[in-house]
Amino acid sequence: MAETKPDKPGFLSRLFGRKAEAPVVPEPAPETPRAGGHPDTMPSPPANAADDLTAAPPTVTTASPDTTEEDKTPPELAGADLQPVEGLDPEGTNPQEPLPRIVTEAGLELRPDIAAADLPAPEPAPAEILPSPAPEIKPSPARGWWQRLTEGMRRTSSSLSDSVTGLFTKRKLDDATLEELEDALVQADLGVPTAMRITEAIASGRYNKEISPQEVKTILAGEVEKTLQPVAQALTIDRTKKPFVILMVGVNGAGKTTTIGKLSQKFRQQGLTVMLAAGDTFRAAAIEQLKIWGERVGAPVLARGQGADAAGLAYDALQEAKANGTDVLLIDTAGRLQNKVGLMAELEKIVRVVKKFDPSAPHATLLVLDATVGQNAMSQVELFQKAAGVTGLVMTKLDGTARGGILVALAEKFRLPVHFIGVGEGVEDLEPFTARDFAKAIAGLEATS
Ligand SMILES: Nc1nc2c(ncn2[C@@H]2O[C@H](COP(=O)(O)OP(=O)(O)OP(=O)(O)O)[C@@H](O)[C@H]2O)c(=O)[nH]1
Ligand SMILES: [Mg+2]
Repeated sequence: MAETKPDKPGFLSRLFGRKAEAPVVPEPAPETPRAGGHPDTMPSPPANAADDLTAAPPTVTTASPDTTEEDKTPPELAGADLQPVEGLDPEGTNPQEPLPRIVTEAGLELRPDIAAADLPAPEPAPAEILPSPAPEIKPSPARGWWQRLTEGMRRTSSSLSDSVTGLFTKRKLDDATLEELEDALVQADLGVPTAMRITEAIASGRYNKEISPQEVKTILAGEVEKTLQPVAQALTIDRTKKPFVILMVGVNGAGKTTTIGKLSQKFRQQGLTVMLAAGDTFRAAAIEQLKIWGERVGAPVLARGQGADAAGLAYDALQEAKANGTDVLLIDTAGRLQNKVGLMAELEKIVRVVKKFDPSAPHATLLVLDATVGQNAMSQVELFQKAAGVTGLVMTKLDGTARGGILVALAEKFRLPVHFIGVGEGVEDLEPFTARDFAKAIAGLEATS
């Protein structure tokens, strides 16, 4: 992807009193579209095929160079092998008739792969749905979150570290050095206002003196933490809402379905009952992917055949979850590019329909952002916020990019809560976002405290 460096006032000009507004950052186009994918889709990692979950060879996506063998996600859980549905109306203006729902003895699992004609008339779901017992999920061995975070963010931190070390080794703090530092920070996607603040903090009281790379990193981490602190907010499940409805939105391949799986696992571990709604009805494989996650974490999945109306499905899922006293309902949606008006209108419809059932829902609308897209994340936030009223962010794939600094720019500009970050494909590779850990990891500082 072409890197666009935003214009910014230089350090010298600021020293002479010119106060700058943060310039509008041009949005580079997303990377190459996925071959053969939905016409408006973003790229997904390469395809893999495997039928057996346990025997599946580990996937390697381009986004996880440092992922260990044990942590890799089986191909069935990755979006990689998902194919687009032929003949669907991409603008969502003419959705196909939903297929009849098929209730299994588990109470919820609806099988789009079984022809409706082969079965007796669909029965209503039983009043109580007991989620299947959560299967054992292998924790990532002997690697705590701090280790996974710092390892995952190594590309971002080492690119920043390299610039800092190169600039400040045996050099006095002069205008040229400060200019270069500010450039490096903007280049690292931190955003112009934060880059300016960091540079000013470093310059303050140290002009013409020597400063060690370690000192620079410490100041950098401190300033980044200040920017991130207000947005580092936990996702709180309001237990008075039954179900607490979480709508997941984002562009194709951002990590929505995987994040639903990871979140479900966390909620289940907290003793909450969880239900999943397979609202990505564009592709049969997307429905299957969610079902596998559901099985894995012990959450029933409400699904219909491909091409079904996503808004109608979301409504039914709400009804079902309410009837069964489910604590949390997570609604998956199809990936869509933020600038495709028709697809964004379909998302608005999902929100409208959900509100018809419960005006307070969705209680959280989480935008999943893939860190590797860099500056494009800015327009994703802007447009998804307009269409779906995003309440919080989840940033994934921080392990696959040197562009993790974008989270700082997003925090500065939109001030939306950041609830979770993902640093790998494994079920354990998602954790609540904390400003200090992230700031230290990005600055390449050693330990957390
Ligand atoms: N390295 C890495 N890979 C991730 C992370 N989160 C998700 N992925 C991978 O990204 C790919 C796409 O994830 P999905 O969850 O299918 O993405 P999606 O947003 O549901 O995609 P669509 O349904 O196509 O819109 C999969 O291969 C995931 O395993 C992460 O934090 N790190
Ligand atoms: Mg998906």
